[in-house]
Amino acid sequence: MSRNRFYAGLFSVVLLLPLPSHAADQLFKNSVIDEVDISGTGYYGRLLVAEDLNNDGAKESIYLKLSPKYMEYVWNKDRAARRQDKAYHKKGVKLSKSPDWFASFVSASLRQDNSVGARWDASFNGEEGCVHPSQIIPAHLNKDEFLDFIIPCHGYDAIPFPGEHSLVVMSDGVNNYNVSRLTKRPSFYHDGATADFDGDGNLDILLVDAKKLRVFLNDGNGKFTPSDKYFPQFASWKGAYSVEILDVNDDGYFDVFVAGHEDDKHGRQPTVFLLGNKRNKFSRKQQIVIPPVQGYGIVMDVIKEGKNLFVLRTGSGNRVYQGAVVQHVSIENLETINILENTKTHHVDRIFRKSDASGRLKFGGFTNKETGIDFIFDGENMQPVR
Ligand SMILES: [Ca+2]
Ligand SMILES: [Ca+2]
Ligand SMILES: [Ca+2]
Ligand SMILES: [Ca+2]
Repeated sequence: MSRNRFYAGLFSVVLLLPLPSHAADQLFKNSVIDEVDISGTGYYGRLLVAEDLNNDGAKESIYLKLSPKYMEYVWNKDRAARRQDKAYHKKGVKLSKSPDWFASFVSASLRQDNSVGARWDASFNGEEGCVHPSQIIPAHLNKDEFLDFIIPCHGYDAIPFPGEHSLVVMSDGVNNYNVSRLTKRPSFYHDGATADFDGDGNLDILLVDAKKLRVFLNDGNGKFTPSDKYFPQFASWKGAYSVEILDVNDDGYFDVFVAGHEDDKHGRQPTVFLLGNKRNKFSRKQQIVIPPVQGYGIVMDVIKEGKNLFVLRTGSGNRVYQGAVVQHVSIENLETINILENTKTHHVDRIFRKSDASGRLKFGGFTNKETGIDFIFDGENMQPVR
C-alpha cells in the first residue's frame, strides 16, 4: 500500500466514523434509540440488540437465547432448594460443556412499529459459544461498515460458579458473522464497554468480572490482546458487575464507571467514576464517588445528560432485584438531586435516551416491557411517564 493510499484510508475511516476525540464508543448512549416491542417473544432486554445491522435501511435484531437444556437444569422450580446441592451442580457444570447447552443467536427483522418480525437470515460461524451470556454490546471493532458485538459471558449460574469465556462477534460481509473467543481464561464476566485505550484508532474492550477490570487491545482486524497497563495490576474490584465508559467531567479524556453491589456481604463496590488522563491510566486515587441510595444498592447502568447523571438501580438486601430507581446526581457537586422510585416494577437493566411510539423523547429501558422508570427530563426535574 502506498503512503498516499494509506493516508486516504485513514481519512475515510475518520469521516465514516465520527467518533469523539476521546474515542469512547457511546454510539447508542449518545443517540436516541427506538423502544423495541418484544411482546410475545419472552426476550430479556439485556441480551437483545436492535439496529440496522446490514445497512439496508431497515432494522434487525439479535437475541441471545439461553439453551432450553441449561434453563431446565439450572432455572427450574427447584432452583432455590438446590442452591447448595454441590453434587447436582457438579454434574450440571459437566453437562454444560456440551455445545447444545450454549446460548444461540436468534436473528429477526424488526417491523416498522419496532416489533420483532420474521427471521433475518444471518450466519454466525464458528465453534465457540457460551452457556450464560450476560450482555450483548454493539461496537465497530473491525474496519468495515457493519456493527460488531461483544458478548460478556458469566457462565453456569450456580455453585461453584465456574465462569466461562467471553466472545466477540465480528462482521465479515453482509449478514455474516464470525464468533470467536475474546478472553484467555474463564471468569464471571458480567459487563463490558469500549474505548480506544492505546490511542491507535481502534476501539478496545473493557470487561468486568467482579474481580478485575480487564482491557483487550484491538488490532482492528478482530484480534484482541489482553493488557494490564491501564488499571492497577493488584487492585481488586470485588462486587463490581457493571462498567460504562464516558467523559463525566468533560475534560476530553474518557472516564470509567465502575458499579455493582454497594452493600452485599460477598463484595462491596462503591459506585465510582475512575477519571481518565492523557495516557488512559486509571486508579482509585483519581475517582469521584456517587452517593448511595438506601435500599437500592445494586447499580445497573448510568447515562449522562449535560451536567446530570442518571444512575439506574434496583433493590438490594431483603428486596434484592425488586423495584427500580433512577438517581439524579449533579456532576458539579456530586449530590443526589432527586430520586425516581418505582417499587412495583421489575428491575430495569439498562438506561437509554429513546423515542417512544408517539415520538416523545424520554429516558428509560430498552424494550416496551422495561418502561417502569421512563421519564422526561425538563432540564431540572425527572417527570415520570408510564
Ligand atoms: Ca437492515
Ligand atoms: Ca464490523
Ligand atoms: Ca485501540
Ligand atoms: Ca474525563
